[in-house]
Amino acid sequence: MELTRVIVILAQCVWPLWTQVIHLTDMYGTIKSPNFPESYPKEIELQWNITVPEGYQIRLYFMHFDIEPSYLCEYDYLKVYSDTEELAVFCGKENTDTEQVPANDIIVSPRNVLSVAFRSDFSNEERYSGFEAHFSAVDVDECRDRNDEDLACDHFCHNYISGFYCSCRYGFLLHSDNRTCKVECSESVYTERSGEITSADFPKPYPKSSDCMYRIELEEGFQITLEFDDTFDIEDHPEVTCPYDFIKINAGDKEFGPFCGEQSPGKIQTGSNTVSILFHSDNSGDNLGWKLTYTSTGSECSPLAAPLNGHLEPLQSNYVFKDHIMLTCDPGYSLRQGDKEFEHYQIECQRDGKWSSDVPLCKKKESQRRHRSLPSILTNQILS
Ligand SMILES: [Ca+2]
Ligand SMILES: [Ca+2]
Ligand SMILES: [Ca+2]
Repeated sequence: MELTRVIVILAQCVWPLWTQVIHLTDMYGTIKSPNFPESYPKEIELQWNITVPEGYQIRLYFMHFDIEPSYLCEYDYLKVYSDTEELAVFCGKENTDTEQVPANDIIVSPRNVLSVAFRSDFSNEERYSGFEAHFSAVDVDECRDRNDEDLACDHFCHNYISGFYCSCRYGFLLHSDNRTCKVECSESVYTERSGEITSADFPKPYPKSSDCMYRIELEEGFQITLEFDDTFDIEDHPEVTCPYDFIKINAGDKEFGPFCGEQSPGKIQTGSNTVSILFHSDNSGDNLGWKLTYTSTGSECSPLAAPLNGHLEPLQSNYVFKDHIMLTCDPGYSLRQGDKEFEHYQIECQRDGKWSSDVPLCKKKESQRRHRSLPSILTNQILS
């Protein structure tokens, strides 16, 4: 490098050239070096800042390019930026090992802003005709270009000029983030004594951005047992406990969970007749979800023995809440409780594990008793 140039470059570090800035907001246009197609003057610092609306990118294409060549474009140059990111540095008339020209390349800005800076130093060793470039705003195809999972549409993406929108498969709703698809989980209530509950879409990945509540509500006296399938997959984190998605279970005054990861919680004896299962999912990830089967058992009543001269049905080794027993007596006998007589008598195992009444006795029927006792009365009378 010539000495004068070194001095000038050093001087410019201390007293930089005054840069003229031109702001452009048109959707298309042309930028060219001063005096184009005549040779450009010395000591020029010019910058075009192009801004187009959000949802567009800027394409820049050179029709002509001829700027004084220098090693790594130290003398004169044209630089292209988007925000602070340098996209290209050009000088010369053709590509060499150390200099580049735009040739037929099309530069596309990553966002909706693009700056072109042109600088000529204090001398031109020859006559250089400069440059002429066209710019135009082009739509960003967000559906094609957004690879980042956090920004891409969950189900369907629709591109349009200056924007895009997302939509969801049938049965799903677009979340307020306008990107993820949630399910409408109005509280589901289960009142059968046993059943099956799964995450939505199981065993396909469960919906994002959803909070689903499942309630099992049985009569008092029943105790619910949950059993999760081995297929269990809820997004987790190696160090933090279930920060993204989780299942939490409330049963009476007990809490189980949060559960996440791939290890099934297995069997849970809740000891309660009401269970709430909350399943929360965040806005990312693809995990298979979960499935559980629930069963219930009632409070147990003490075993019963049939009365003398009678029997009970059904005969079981144990009885639980809601079980009924029918008592009957052998022929010639009837059930007696207090001064009442019954042909059949039913008792029930109650929610507190007690029978609804004592087992009555089988006593000889009144008429037969009178008939048979007659002779004895006579005997008694005779004896007396
Ligand atoms: Ca020059
Ligand atoms: Ca678009
Ligand atoms: Ca997730």
